[in-house]
Amino acid sequence: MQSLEKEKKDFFEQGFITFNIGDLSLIDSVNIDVDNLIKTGSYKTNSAIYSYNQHPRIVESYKFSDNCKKLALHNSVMNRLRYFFDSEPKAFSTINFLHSTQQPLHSDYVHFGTLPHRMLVGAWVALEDIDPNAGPLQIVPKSHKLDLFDYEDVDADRPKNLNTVKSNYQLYEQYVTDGIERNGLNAITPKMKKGDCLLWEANLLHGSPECKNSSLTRKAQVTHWTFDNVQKHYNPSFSNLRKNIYVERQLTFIN
Ligand SMILES: O=C(O)CCC(=O)C(=O)O
Ligand SMILES: [Fe+2]
Repeated sequence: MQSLEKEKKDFFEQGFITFNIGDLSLIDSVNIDVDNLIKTGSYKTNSAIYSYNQHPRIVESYKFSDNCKKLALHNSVMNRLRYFFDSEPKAFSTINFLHSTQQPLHSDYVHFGTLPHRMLVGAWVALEDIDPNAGPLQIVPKSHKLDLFDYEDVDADRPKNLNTVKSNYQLYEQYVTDGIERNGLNAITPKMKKGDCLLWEANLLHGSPECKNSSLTRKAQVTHWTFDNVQKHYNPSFSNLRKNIYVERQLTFIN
């Protein structure tokens, strides 16, 4: 068992850590609840502009399933985050995946910003042993050390509608691809077994761009976290870091 201090050092140096939550019966219950939720047909999905295949991403499963909520708020995650950030962690979104997202590499800091900066973490938990052909999660170690992105960096105008949010986002995706190459960084694919959790730092690049067989399942639940000492959550799509313009984003916390 690594000490929390060693994990904290790794987290901020590499931009991620992995550990096993050690609660496999909870994960079995989550899988059953998610299957049942799908059967009802009345689940909420992620915005279509961030979809890269036909497989739904189920958002807010914690509203329907105590097991999903328990997993989202799992002590093994909360205790680490509290220690790493010295502030009370607050969960605000869950997404359940049955299959790979096939989403290109990105940082979640392009979706959610915080003041003070970088008070954001993703906790991605494998709900089965992840098949390497099923579009596994990839991360780019140390990419969190790249500058925080601003849409001004790609000369994007403030979006007027969902179409321009999407076209701006495509500029961002190209910027990320170029940035990985320019900085000599490499994506890796951590082997994730059932119950393994990967915590990524606010600005760490991650995604699932390589999928050999998208019909294979790739069950996972991700929870996004912010912290009690955050004064403002902002929406990077409408903000401008270089000009200190931060457009507030209201979050709904899980409790
Ligand atoms: O599971 C994946 O492929 C990526 C999910 C993701 O990027 C996220 O939830 O922020
Ligand atoms: Fe993400």
